Amino acid sequence: MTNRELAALAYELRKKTVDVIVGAKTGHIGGDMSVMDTLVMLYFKHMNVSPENKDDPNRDRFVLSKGHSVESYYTVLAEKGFFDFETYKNSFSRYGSEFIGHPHNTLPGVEMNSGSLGYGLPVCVGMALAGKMDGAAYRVYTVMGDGELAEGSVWEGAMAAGHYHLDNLCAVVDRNSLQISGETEDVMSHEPLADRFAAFGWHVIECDGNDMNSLDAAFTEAKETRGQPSVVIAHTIKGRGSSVMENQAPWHHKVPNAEEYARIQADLTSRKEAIENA
Ligand SMILES: Cc1ncc(C[n+]2csc(CCOP(=O)(O)OP(=O)(O)O)c2C)c(N)n1
Ligand SMILES: [Mg+2]
Repeated sequence: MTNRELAALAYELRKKTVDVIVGAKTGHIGGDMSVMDTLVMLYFKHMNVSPENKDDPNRDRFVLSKGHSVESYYTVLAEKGFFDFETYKNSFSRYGSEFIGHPHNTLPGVEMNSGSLGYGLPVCVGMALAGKMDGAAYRVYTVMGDGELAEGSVWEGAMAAGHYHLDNLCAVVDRNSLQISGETEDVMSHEPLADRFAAFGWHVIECDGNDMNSLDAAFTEAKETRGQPSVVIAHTIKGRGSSVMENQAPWHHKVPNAEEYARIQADLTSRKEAIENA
């Protein structure tokens, strides 16, 4: 698929994700929308993982450390063929469902339970170190939120990854500048974020996380980097795709009402069509 086709796919999958959230009457919609392009670029272009090789020791590993964005993650896994989208949509977050409200590793394609922030990177450091010790060729990817970076365990993981020169590890920060209660820089400041990762021995790549060409170049650069782990600081817009939600903290966890739903779906459709007709 071309990057333009991937960009259009990301809008289609945003629309499906909104349907999941409205059906379940719950979901972290803002972070779902900001991270969708990253997930599509990784699953459909950069990572060597699929339903066919999901148990192969050489598959690439992915952990959604910001596990609250499970709705977009599961929509992407369904599109990739790991499970049926309708089954997921109709049972997500319902009592007794396997599709509980955060990533659950009994489902095909899910490497790690997540949702308690701050644990994806440390676990991925272990996976990457194991890969080095085994001489395996797989790569390890994790996506964190920027609010998540307030967790101390993130920086213990960052320290170890630098120490062990884990160039098979790529961490993404979904840098939407908002967390649950407002601006990250007000709640717990991260800047100068690039310098902080660099000081821990990381190769730092900044990109436009809502632009497929920019993401593609960033993940290519990470793959080519030797001797250091890479972090992709993906600058994104929380709620990306509709003016109803964009850059508004209350849309961290909110279910659109009927009127908002109609406007959001119309906005997402027109963004998708603009990409297809460009
Ligand atoms: C350890 C822990 N503390 C608190 C929470 C509650 N929580 C869920 S989402 C969230 C904000 C996360 O913000 P960010 O990482 O920026 O995510 P995004 O903006 O991408 O949605 C918080 C505090 C949690 N899931 N885990
Ligand atoms: Mg955030």
